[in-house]
Amino acid sequence: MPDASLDLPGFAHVYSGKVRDLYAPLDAASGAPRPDRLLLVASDRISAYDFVLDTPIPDKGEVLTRLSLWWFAQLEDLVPNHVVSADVPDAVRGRAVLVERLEMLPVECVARAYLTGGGLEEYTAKGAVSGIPLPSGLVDGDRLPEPVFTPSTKAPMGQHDEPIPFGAVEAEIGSALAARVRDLTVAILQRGNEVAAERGILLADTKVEFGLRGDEVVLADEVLTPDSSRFWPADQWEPGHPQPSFDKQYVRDWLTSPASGWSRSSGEAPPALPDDVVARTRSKYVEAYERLTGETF
Ligand code: Q0Z
Repeated sequence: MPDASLDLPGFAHVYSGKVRDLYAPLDAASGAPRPDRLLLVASDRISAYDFVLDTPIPDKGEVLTRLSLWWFAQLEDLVPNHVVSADVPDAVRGRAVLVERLEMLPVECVARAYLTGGGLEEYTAKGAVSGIPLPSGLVDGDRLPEPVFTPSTKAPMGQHDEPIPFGAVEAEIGSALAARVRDLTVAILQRGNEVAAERGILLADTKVEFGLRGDEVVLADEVLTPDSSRFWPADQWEPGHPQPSFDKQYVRDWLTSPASGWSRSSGEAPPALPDDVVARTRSKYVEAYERLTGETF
């Protein structure tokens, strides 16, 4: 659901994801949507256990937008990006970015530095992830010998992305482009972890999206945010079980506690979050931003 309350004169709503909304700026003269720009708006909505919760986390959209902009700048020597301007309407100031509209590549580019989630499932079934054989005996949360590229399909909203072998990416976009996005995705995660490790955060994995500007590959969407990557507190890293999430752990712990009265297996929507869970979760997003960037939110 988009921000139904959001009135953005000069913009037309294009699409809404679970927690973000996409608008097209309208051409001042013709009133038509501009074909060359998009406005990416990050809401304060939060998802957990595949539900978008009824309770927003204040400032989450701004924290993630500012973090993504900071990372784009950190990564500029590796890859160009789609950012045009953070000068956006007051109604979304701080949590929206005007970007260049690109020809998006039809692949979710995922890299993993640690084994968990879907990568762990694939490893347990096959001893390999995305066709890359891994040492035996790895457990949930283990660091991989080297980061691996594990692409997936872009599933329609509400459905889960399916892992695909590298060969399927090559078939879809060509071998040269496939190798380029593989190498970039891994380099982005590596660079991210070099920075984050100094600040007590591990980046287990990340999902990035690329588009084309002519024949140049451009980093699009958001990058190295807690919504696109798994952030783990380094001081609590202990392979052998699921790791606590840097940002969402208070939400998950409360939802699965008796206090919430909610059961994950019920299929029911989760209840509203208590104020203290909201406040502590907001603090974790701000803490991640401040630790990574060294700047005050
Ligand atoms: C990103 C998304 C949503 C935010 C399309 N530079 C670009 N050019 C063309 N398309 C996109 C981008 Cl970033 C694009 N998405 C994902 C959905 C809010 C981002 F609702 N979809």
